[in-house]
Amino acid sequence: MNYGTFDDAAREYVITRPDTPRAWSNYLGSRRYGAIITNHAGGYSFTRSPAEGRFLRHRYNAVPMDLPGRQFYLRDRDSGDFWSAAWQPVGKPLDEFKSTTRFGPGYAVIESAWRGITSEATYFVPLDQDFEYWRLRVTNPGSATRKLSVFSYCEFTTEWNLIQDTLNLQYAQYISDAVWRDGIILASSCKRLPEDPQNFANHDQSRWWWMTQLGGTIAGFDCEREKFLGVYRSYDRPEAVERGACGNHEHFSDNGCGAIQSDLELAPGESADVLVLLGIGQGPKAKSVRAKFGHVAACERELAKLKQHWHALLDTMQVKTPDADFDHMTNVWGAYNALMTFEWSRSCSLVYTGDQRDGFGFRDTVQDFLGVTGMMPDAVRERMVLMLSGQDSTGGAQPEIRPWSHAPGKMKPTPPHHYRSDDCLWFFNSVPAYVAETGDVEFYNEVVPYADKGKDTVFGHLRRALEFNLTRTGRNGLPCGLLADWNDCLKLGYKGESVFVTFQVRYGLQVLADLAAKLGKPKDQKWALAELAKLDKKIAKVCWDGGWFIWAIAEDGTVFGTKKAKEGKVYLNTQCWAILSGAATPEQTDKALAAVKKHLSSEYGVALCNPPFAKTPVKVMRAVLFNPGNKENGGIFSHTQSWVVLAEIARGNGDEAYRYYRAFMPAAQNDQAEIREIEPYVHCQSTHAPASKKYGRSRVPWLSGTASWSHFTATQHILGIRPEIEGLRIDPCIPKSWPGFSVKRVFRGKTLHIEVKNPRGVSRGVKSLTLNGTPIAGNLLPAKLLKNGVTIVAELG
Ligand code: IFM
Repeated sequence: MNYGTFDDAAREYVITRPDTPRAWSNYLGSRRYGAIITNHAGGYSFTRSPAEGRFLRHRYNAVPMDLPGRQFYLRDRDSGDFWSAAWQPVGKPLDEFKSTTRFGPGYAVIESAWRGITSEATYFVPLDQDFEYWRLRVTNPGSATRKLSVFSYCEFTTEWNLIQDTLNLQYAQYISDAVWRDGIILASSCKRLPEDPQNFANHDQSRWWWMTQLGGTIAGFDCEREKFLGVYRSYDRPEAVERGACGNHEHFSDNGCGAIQSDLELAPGESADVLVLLGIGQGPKAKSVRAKFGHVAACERELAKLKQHWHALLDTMQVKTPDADFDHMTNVWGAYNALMTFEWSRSCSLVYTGDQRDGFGFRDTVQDFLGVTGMMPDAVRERMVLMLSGQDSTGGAQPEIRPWSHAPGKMKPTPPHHYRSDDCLWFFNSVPAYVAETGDVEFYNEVVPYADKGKDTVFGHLRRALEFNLTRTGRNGLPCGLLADWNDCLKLGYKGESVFVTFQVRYGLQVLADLAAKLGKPKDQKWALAELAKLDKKIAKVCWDGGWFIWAIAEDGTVFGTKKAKEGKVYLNTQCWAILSGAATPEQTDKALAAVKKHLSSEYGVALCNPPFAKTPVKVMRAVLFNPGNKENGGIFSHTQSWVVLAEIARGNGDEAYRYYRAFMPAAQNDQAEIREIEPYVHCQSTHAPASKKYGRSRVPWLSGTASWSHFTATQHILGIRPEIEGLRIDPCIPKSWPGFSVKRVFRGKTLHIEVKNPRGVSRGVKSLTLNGTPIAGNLLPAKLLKNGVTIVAELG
């Protein structure tokens, strides 16, 4: 069953049935002014930080899950009948109430029809502004005049700190107020305190926001929640709407809200607009924004600018393949998902609280670069420097970087027992990808401070990262897992050894050796190759269990991931990374992938391990606390799915790689959305595996490491359009049944048209390559030949 369709021409997903299995969401704005919106106009708004700058309230896991949000209620003044511009919260019967939601990059449009009145509510945050628009266009297509009232509604926080606002009511319910001045609701928290904009996290300062409405006759307002809703009611039946009139109540302590009433009279065929502007700042700011942006033409102009901005980013790469689902993801939603993940990290959604996850988690952020480097190389560079400056002089990383309080060179060193083992190793994936995209080889020589003290070149940071792991080894000489490797649930004891990190280190040593050769650093090259040889000996001795690679070795010598083990016998990550790091022999590669297929793969993706843990002590394997087949306890962890795809690609198996890719590709499940339940246009953190009682259900949409890796994998490894320092490699690995595909790619500012033909039905291997008709030897297009508008034709065979 589907609840909507992809409209790639408009770059939108259109929800055609509003009763989606869960509320489906989209993002508005940027870190400057950000917001979440659902297909029921649920969601919240914040500035800079969803945890520290929250001014529209959202109660996590409430019933229903996404309200109140930003509502428009419509009321017929003759009959007294009322409804909402989205299906919820009023929830009129769906045999009569019609509604669709169009989600596009940075905006939402909710269209509805009820008893002869149609409406279109558009929500977005204009580029580089501190406010949001809600525009409601109401139309009377009927033959009689209609008298309507429109009520806007949103719920304010009292404290901009989410936890204080939600939990500490003995304090937070006495600090806020809101007044009505010159047609504007002026809301504040702690207004007698000075503002302290330089110190954003300081709670002891005043915060200000505002809301205004234009269109129709402004007939009233309410700023106190209980006055608008009534005490024993909810969002489906607000007292003011039922009565047909706001009560003009200002807010003082307790709970604030923004509700403004516009009365309309629509002749047959007539339309009218109601415009809400909601933003941060005080009265003068509100007035100047209203003067400049408070009319429909400005709203339309700003929406057009916003679309242009996002479309330009997506235009970096547009593909046409035989799989429409792949194209929906690659051209629009996979790219946009990666961009949103880069923007928000793990800080805000309907699921993430943003409290402990307000900054940039180290390992996640460094991986998030991979999917967006082609679209926004400058932003990636800037954030990469930030993250490199979060590496301690030991070579390990600070667990989280909060840009507003991060002071490179002056941070307290991370306590030794807080280090994760994988954090800085992700730089070996993301830094070369950035340099390959841009050709900015000089980046390796840029000097960046360490978080605590000292500084080094980017190349020096990379070497220091490897030294960190090579000097923290366990009883077999393999790198320790420390507090955790990629897997947060791995508790091996601080000196336990992570085979996953061992392979990451191997990968890093190889990257560093190659880089050192390119940059003319023979000493570093020699060092890396010598360390690699030593590590390979240990890998050969310790890590292979006959049929697959082991998982890890605990401090006490217990080996995880063996054929003898009853729980967690086969672990996905070490099979994949043995292959990706080059550690696996061809025979091991085949066996490891066969084990993945046999023990872990399913219709909806590959489980992280199998069988799940049940009796292993939680101190050793925290995953045991999750239900079997969920998350790290043998769930289908979406982040890791691309690694299987890449491992299959490494052995040239395009059919199997693609089968794995489609299994977790959201768009491929659009027609069984009732199984996955969450948004079919974005990735999720995990899916219940066959061992779970809810096999196939996916949870935690939008923000996870999945978006970045899957977009990278699709574009650079399945389609194989892969930047390298010297130029662009054309190296697809596709299903044999694909007759070919075409790509428009912007590379270093030049637009390239690439046609890949597959007349012999192979998966891999470029047989011939031409550039504007001239043959090119091999499959690397030299950068200097890549002029704007060139046509490249590759034939596989
Ligand atoms: O790798 C982690 C990530 O940092 C946060 N979510 C869970 C993943 C696996 O444990």
